[in-house]
Amino acid sequence: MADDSKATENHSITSDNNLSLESGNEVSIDSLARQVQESLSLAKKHKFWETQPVGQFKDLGDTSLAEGPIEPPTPLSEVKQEPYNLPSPYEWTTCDLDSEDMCNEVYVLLTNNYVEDDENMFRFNYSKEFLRWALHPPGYYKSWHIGVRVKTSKKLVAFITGVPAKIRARDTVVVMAEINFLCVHKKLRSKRLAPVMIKEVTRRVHLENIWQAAYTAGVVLPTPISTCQYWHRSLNPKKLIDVGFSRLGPRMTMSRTIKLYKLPDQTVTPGFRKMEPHDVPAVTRLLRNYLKQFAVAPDFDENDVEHWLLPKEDVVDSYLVESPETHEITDFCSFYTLPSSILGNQNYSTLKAAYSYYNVSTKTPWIQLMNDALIVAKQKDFDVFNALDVMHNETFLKELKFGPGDGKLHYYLYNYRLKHVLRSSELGLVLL
Ligand code: MYA
Repeated sequence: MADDSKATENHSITSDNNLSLESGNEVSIDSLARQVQESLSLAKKHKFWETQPVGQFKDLGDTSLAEGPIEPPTPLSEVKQEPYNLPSPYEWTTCDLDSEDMCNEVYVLLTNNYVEDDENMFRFNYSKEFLRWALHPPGYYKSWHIGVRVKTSKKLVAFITGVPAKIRARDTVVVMAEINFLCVHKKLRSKRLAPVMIKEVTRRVHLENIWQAAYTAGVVLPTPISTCQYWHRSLNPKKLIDVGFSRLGPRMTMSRTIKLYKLPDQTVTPGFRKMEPHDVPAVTRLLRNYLKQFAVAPDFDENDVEHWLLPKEDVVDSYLVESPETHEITDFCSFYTLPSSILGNQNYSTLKAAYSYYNVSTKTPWIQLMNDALIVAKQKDFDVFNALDVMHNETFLKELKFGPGDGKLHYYLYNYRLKHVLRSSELGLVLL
C-alpha cells in the first residue's frame, strides 16, 4: 500500500501565481526553481516596497526594533485629498458591488485576469455573490472598492479592494484594512500600475483614520510575517486527475485512488448540524476563546460572526456540534466556496473547491470533526477541499489524506512590525 498522503500529486493556485505540486519523495524541479527564485528575491530590489512602511529584509532578525506601528499616524488634514495620478489614458472609479452592472464588470475582469497557477491551467473564479459577501462586511467603506477604467472606452481594467477588520497582534487589537483582489488586466501588466493602486487604496484607508493593513500573496515581498502551505484533499479524484490538477501516484491505479479517497455518505458526529442564526452568540464565544491562543487573529464580535460565518449558499458553509445532552455548542467547522476556471480542457470548465475557513474543536476530536466537514463538502459536490497549515490544521491534514501543495502563501502586515517571523501554526487568520 502506498503512503496515503502521496497517492496523488496536486496542483493548486495559491493567492498568487503559484502552482502547488505534490511530488512524492523527490524535490520537484518546480519547487527547486521556486526556492532559488525566493532566495534571489531576498537580494532583489523592490523599488516600490522599499519606500513603504513594511518590514524590510535588512531588518529581519533585528529584535531591537519594537513591535507595533512602524510609522505614527499623520494628522488627517495632512492626508492627500486628491487621488493619485494615473497614466493619462486611465481614470479612477469607485465600484458599487450592489449595482448588478458594476458587480458584473468586476466579475468579468477577475474571471479573465485574476490569479492563475504557474502553468496557466486554472484561474480563480470568485462568484458575484462571493464578491459581494467578501466586500460588504460590517462597517465597510464603498470608497475602498477601487477600479481603474480606460477613459475613452470606460472599460474596467484594474481593481483593488479593502475592507475594515479588527485584527489582534499579540495583545493589541488594531483596526486594519484587509487588502484583496488586486488585479491588473493582462494587457496592462508590468507598467507599474499596481504601486499606484496600492498608494491610492492606502490614501483612502488613511482618510478613515486607519493606518495598518493585512494581506496575503503568493509572491515574496518585504517582508512576510509568516509563510504557509496549502494542502489538498481529493474528493473527486477522477476529475482532478482528468483535468491535470492531480496525477496518479506511483504504483496507484485509478480504482485504488478512488477507493482511497472514498468517504462515508453521512456525517458521524452526534449533534453535527448546520449553523443557524440563533447560534451566533455561542459560536462567537467558542471562536473568540479559540482564537486567543494565536499570535495574529481576527477579533470577531457577533456582527462579524453573523456576516462571515452564517451559512450563505455557494459562498460559505458552517457546521457545529451541539451536545445532544447539554445542548452546548462544543465544536465548529467552516469552509468557503471558491471555484477555479479550468483553462483549455475539453470536458470540464470548472473545478469546485472548498477552502477551510475557521474551525474549533473542544470535544469532538479534530480528525472526526474535519472528516465530517469533508463528508458534507463531498455531499455538496466539491471536487477538492483545500486547507492551509494555519492554526491546528496540522493535527488532521496527513491523517485525513490531504496532500501538500508546493505553492506557498505569504502573510503580510502594512505599517506593523512583529519581532519574529511566525510559524504558520501561530496564525489564526484566514483571508479570502
Ligand atoms: S494578492 C493577488 C494579486 N493578484 C494577482 O496575482 C492577479 C494576477 N496578477 C496581476 O493582476 C498583476 O500581476 C498584479 C501586479 C496586479 C498583481 N502584492 O504594476 P506592476 C509589486 C503586492 O508593474 P503587474 C492581493 O490581492 C511588485 O513587487 N505587490 O506589476 C493582495 C512590484 O513592486 P516592487 C505586488 O504585474 C494585494 C510592483 O508591484 C504584488 O502589472 C496586496 C510591480 O507593479 C502583489 N500581489 O501588477 C497589495 N504583485 O518593484 C498590498 C506585484 O517594489 C497592500 N507586486 O517589487 C498593502 C497595504 C495597502 C493598504 C495600507 C493601509 C494603511
